[in-house]
Amino acid sequence: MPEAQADIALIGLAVMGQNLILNMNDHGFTVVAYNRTVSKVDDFINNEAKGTKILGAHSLQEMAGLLKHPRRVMLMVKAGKAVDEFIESLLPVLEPGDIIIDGGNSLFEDTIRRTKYVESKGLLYIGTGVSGGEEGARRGPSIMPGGSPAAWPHVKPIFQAISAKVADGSPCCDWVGEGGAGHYVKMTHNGIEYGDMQLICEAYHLMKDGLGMTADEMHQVFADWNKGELDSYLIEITRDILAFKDTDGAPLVDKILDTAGQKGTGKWTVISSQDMGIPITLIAEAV
Ligand code: NBP
Repeated sequence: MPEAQADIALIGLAVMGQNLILNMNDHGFTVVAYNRTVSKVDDFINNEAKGTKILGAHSLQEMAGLLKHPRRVMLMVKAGKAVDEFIESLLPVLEPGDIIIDGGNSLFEDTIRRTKYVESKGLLYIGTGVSGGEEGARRGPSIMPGGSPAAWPHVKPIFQAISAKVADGSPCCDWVGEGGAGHYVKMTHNGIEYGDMQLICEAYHLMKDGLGMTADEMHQVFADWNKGELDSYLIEITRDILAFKDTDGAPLVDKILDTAGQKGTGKWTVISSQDMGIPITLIAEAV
């Protein structure tokens, strides 16, 4: 059996998981990578993770054996059934005091239930929002952890090291609260983005269909807005999208189907607001 040497394990080698592992490695942590489809472990180790300290595990037992105690195991898998299934498979290979972390976009009520369940087995649980998409995961996400308070001191050094930093250098990551608090904040943050996107869509609609403006003219308006108090990621990417040309030189945006889907966090925000009797009409319109 190799010596327990790794700081944390990360399960789920899709884009978010891979980038978080590489980010942790850059900050000096030794990470064990594992994935349900085990062939993806070797693909990752032989390609993106080549030349790093990242270790690959081919079973959960092997993964557990490589971890320092208390073990820290982070899931970056599809929200829902996959998280419950992994918790069940992890419990037999972990010990009391070990920590399971769910970094996916789980419903906060699921996180409340899972925290109680994992604590009832003597282990600790964290449900955390991770924001910033692929690029954020690689270079510095905002991280919103909640769950078992006793787990936080063990996870804090890793999460605060890999997170984005504000201008004064403080990390975009701190303890949010017990139970599902971390995932609740992440859900609300996503809900606010739904509202933000609705505003951008309505502004676009007024400029395009009401004022008859071209994509280049709208690009200029968004470029100006992004220099003032509206300066933000969503205004910035809208500015860039409006300027993007297809190979024939025409604005690509005019050729893209005017339709969008949703993965649930906006809907959950609206349901929670209704449960509390607080209207959030903009987010409801966006959903
Ligand atoms: P996905 O949400 O596409 O999940 C892919 C991972 O889930 C793979 O490792 C896959 O394993 C595993 N998985 C699936 Br799918 N079904 C499973 C099951 N039944 N049992 C076990 N494993 C299963 O990846 P992602 O886009 O990297 O996102 C990961 C999490 O992070 C999600 O919860 C997502 O909502 C959240 N998130 C994503 C972003 C983003 O920008 N993409 C941002 C913030 C948060 P396999 O390889 O064996 O199929």
